[in-house]
Amino acid sequence: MKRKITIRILLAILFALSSLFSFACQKTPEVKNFLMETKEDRDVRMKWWREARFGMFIHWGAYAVPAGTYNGKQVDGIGEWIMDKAKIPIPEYEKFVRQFNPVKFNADEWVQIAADAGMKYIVITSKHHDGFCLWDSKVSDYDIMDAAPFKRDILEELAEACKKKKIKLCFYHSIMDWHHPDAKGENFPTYREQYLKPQIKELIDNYGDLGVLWFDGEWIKEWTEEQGKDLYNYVRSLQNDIIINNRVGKGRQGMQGMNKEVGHAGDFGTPEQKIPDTGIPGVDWESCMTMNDTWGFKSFDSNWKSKETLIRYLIDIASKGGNFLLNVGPTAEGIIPEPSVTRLGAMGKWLEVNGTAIYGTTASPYGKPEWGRFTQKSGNIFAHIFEWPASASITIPDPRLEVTKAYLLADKGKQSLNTEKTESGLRINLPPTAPDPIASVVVIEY
Ligand code: FHN
Repeated sequence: MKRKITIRILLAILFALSSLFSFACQKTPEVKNFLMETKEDRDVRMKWWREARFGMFIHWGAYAVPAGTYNGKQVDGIGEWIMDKAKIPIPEYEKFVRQFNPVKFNADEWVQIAADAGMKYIVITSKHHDGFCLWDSKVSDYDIMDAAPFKRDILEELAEACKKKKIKLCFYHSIMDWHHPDAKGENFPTYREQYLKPQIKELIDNYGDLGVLWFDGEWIKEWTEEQGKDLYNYVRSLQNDIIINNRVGKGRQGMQGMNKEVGHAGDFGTPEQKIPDTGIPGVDWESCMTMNDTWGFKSFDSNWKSKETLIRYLIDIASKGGNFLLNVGPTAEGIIPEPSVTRLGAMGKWLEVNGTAIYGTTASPYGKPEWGRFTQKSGNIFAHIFEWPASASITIPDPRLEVTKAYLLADKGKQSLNTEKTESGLRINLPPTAPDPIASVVVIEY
């Protein structure tokens, strides 16, 4: 009898344990290694991004308040680094947060500026290195709701506006944090597990479907490739089809931005203020760049690149199979500076006519001709002519190319241009003057 009771008790314990185990299994999300993806799955995931080619970077935060000036002195360097460059103590910097009240911020207007420029996605700093958060974070008081007078969730308003315009919303998020007390040294794991990761979860849960998570600040000694891989897997477990830049891990080689070798975490390389000399077949990349010399707003930086330079950069990047992420640094009031808006408008006008030679294209099949660049897409080669040749002709260096028609993209009537086969390739005869002095596109159908 005693033995029977013992067996019953043992069985009951076993049952309880097994139910507990199966409950625990249900609660634990599947741990999957998303780095082991097939090429086909990856191509599906990367499709919209590869087609988009042009996005808006927005660096915005409390650094827009000093706008480059501290204690009456203009500080050297990029605006969003003012805390570090001017060695501003945390309590002093927090005063800028308390003044950050961008009453002129209008998410619809910003998204419209991006859409008018022909941009297909927006990457905004949810948190830059200074640690200040642009959304209502439940794990932080250092955010737009709790620390600043503005009391509007900037990311929520942008998410709404992006949805209306079908622009993909993406977040830049700094791994490095100059404000959080645990973000350096031996407490770093606490910061990572109880702050960084919960914040990423908030961003994905509350503002998704996100296009990209764009990490930065990965160079700190506390961060390792292993942690990068873990974060990559974590982010993808929250949103399977999200795209993540290579700064999630330790792969990138400085500002050149591409990875040292294969096997690092991240989906695309991130050249900064640079365009690679050539594309790299099978490697995705995106050049990010400022229009003047700062990412975050500086009141006295007026070293603007011309619209001609920016349009040609976009073409150059597309001709090498990359994306162009072009930055704006709004003011503390919430205004995108007028010189940026003008330049973006000019890019949008050019893309209205010539967008088909940029969006969804792949790298040049013939390298770089001396008069401009090539892009290509399904049975079409696009010749982007920067310098209109004195001979009023260009040669496509492919003697075997069977061309059905060549015409100027700016010509709505698609009037055929004369072509002739030569030993060095196909010569296309052009009108004597360029339809667009910045870049005229000839479509070559084959
Ligand atoms: O330190 C940042 C910098 O402030 C800016 O955000 C750029 C954008 O790519 N990235 C970092 C430097 O690599």
